[in-house]
Amino acid sequence: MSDVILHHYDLSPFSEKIRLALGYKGLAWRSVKVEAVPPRPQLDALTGGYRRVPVMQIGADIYCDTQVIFRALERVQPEPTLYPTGEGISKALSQWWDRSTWKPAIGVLVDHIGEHLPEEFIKDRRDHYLGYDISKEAMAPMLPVYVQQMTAFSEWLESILAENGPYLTGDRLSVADLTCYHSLWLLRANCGAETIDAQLKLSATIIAWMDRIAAIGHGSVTDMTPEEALAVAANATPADSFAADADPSGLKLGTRVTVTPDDNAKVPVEGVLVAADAQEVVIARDHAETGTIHIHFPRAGFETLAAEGSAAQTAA
Ligand SMILES: N[C@@H](CCC(=O)N[C@@H](CS)C(=O)NCC(=O)O)C(=O)O
Repeated sequence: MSDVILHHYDLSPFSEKIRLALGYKGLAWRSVKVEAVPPRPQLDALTGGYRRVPVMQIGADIYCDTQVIFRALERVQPEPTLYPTGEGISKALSQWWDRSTWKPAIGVLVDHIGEHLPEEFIKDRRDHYLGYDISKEAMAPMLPVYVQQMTAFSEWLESILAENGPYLTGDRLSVADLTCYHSLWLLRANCGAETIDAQLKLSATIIAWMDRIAAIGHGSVTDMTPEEALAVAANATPADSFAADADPSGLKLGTRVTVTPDDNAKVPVEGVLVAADAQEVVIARDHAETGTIHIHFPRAGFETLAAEGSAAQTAA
């Protein structure tokens, strides 16, 4: 199997989920650092324009979004599993946490460090990612609400841990832990752990749970350049074993489709449908620098539609 390559940057909390998952599975992996603000031309060539981070690459298979990255890692190395109590509960908790805490977490973050964020970063996030202004001044009026939301949701974590602990879904770590950890990690790493613990009233139980997760570490990692990663894709053919032909809406393999996130950075990626089930969709794209690549996306949180001008081929 080709190496697992992660395209990411240090302060990306969604990337931190995956770095920890790689550490947990004990996988040796290659790290390609990307800029926090585009352009990222080599990454675009691999993803067809999907603009969020992290992206995982294995040869000529590209995985966009942490949801589908976790699923692929399970195929690559099933043990230790990231879904000890099944995919459903972990994914449901993750979807709740990612969507409910992202804006409040950013609001708290910029209250502490907003004055250090470059103008181009703030502008990029407003115009091409979130659609709202994350400058300290713009977010300040709602700061009390952001703290209220983070505190409310953190108490839910506390209650789940009290019932199920030491991890959110029981006695073994799962995707839910890596996800619910990530925005609290972002805040503690950037604003000071003690400051955040006091501001969000994080309990000793939550702090001990976070310490357990941090102790996993990132495993064995070697750097790689974006150019080397492109060359890996160019010299490989798509090899992931996922080969379902079970699109729940009846789209047939061979249909030209677009896949677009439904929450932010809504850039459609166009390609030919080559595999699909209720959890994952894969499209093929050709690019001068990479040859044919397969790009994998999740279904929840994404919209897969027949591309404009392409006859919507669906099963009867
Ligand atoms: N649902 C996505 C969210 C990824 C996401 O929003 N990542 C942030 C960085 S932590 C991002 O892409 N920010 C804009 C950028 O870096 O271009 C996932 O689970 O991977």
